[in-house]
Amino acid sequence: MRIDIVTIFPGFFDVLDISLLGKARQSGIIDLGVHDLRDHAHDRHRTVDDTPYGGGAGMVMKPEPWGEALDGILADSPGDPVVIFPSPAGDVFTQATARELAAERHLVFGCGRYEGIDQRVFDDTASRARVRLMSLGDYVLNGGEVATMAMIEAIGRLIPGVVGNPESLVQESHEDGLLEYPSYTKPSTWRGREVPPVLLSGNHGAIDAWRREQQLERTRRVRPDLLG
Ligand code: 6GU
Repeated sequence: MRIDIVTIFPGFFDVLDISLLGKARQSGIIDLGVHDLRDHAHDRHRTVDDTPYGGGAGMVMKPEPWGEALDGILADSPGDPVVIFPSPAGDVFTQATARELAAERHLVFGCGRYEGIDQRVFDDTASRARVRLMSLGDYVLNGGEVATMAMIEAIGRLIPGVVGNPESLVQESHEDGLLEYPSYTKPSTWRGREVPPVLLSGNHGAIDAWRREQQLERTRRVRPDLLG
C-alpha cells in the first residue's frame, strides 16, 4: 500500500520508522511518503494560513499550497486514491473503517491545523479522488497529525504481513463487536491474587465459554452501546 501524508510538521511522523510499521516499510508492504505543505507555499515566509472570510477567530489554511501538494501526489498515484482529511467534523473512524481502508491501494492523509482548511480544497479534491473526512471521536485535537498516526496504525496492522500472527487480529476488541476478555499469565498467584481457576483447568470448552461470558459482561457494563 502507498501512503502519503501532507503536513506542516513532517518530523512528527519520524516515529513511523520504528516498530511494526517500520518493519512493514522495510519489507516493502507499506510505501510511505511524508510531504511538507510549506514546500508548496512560495512567498518569502512560506505562508500556509490566512484570516477567515466573514471574520471570526483563528486562521484558515490557504487553498493554493494544498492544491499544489495534492496535485503532485495524485499525479503519482498508483491508482484509486482515497484522500482522508482528519477532522472533528468527519465521520467517526471505527475498526470497520480501518478494515475498509486496509484494502485500498493508495491512502493520502491531509493534516489540517489551525481552525481548518479552505472548504474548496475538499470540493476540488473530490472531483479527482474519493475524499473522506474522518474523526477519531467527540473531542478536539489541535490538528490532524495525531489522528493520522492513530488511523495509520489501526489500518497498517490489518494489512496482510504486517502483524506476525494473524490469529492475534481475530481475537481482539471490536473485531467481533465485543470488548476483549481479561488476560492472565504466570505466576498463577501474584500479591495474593489468583488467576481464575477455569483458565488452569485445561478444559477448552469451559475456557471459551468463560471468555465469551467475560466479553459480554464487560461490554454490557462499559459499552452497552455496542450491543445495540
Ligand atoms: Cl480527526 N482531528 C481533530 N483536529 N480533532 C479531532 C479529530 C480529528 N478527531 C477527534 N478530534
